[in-house]
Amino acid sequence: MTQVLISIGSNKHNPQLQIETAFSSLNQRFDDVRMSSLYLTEPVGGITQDAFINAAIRLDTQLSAHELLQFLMDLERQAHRNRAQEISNGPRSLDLDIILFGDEILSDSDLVIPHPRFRDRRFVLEPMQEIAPEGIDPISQKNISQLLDECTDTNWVKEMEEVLLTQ
Ligand code: PH2
Ligand code: MG
Ligand code: MG
Repeated sequence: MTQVLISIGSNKHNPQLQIETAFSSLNQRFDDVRMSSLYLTEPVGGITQDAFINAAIRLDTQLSAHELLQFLMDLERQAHRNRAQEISNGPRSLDLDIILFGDEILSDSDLVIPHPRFRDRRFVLEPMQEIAPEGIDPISQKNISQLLDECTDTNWVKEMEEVLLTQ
């Protein structure tokens, strides 16, 4: 069994429902599936677009990283995501990124693990910190809490219960 950490995000076509639907599919297929709270996050990447909802998911699997990627891309297709029509860093109905896959380090043309930009993204690290603060980045050997402490990303990330309470 490999413990996997996935970042999930959406800012199109009812983001909260997209995330809950994907989570329930993962829950049916895999063991020990846990999801963080939902976070409302400022879009990163220089495109003017709606805020994202992001979360982190932890699960155990016997699949290889590539097999898991295929499963996740199927879920993205079920959410009517069409990669051919979208702009880089632009709006999307469902994005499922493998951040950590046990302690594997992989650099293939279609899959890089750990995710190459996750250390620079607060919208990935904050939800991960909630469910896996001790998770280790096999490249830097730092855990998620340390990476979050060192992260200089100033884009806002708000836990959604807090958003509701302060509105
Ligand atoms: N995903 C991107 C680009 N920018 N910004 C936020 N806040 N959340 C995301 O999930 C996100 C993004 C590309 O996948
Ligand atoms: Mg992706
Ligand atoms: Mg992404």
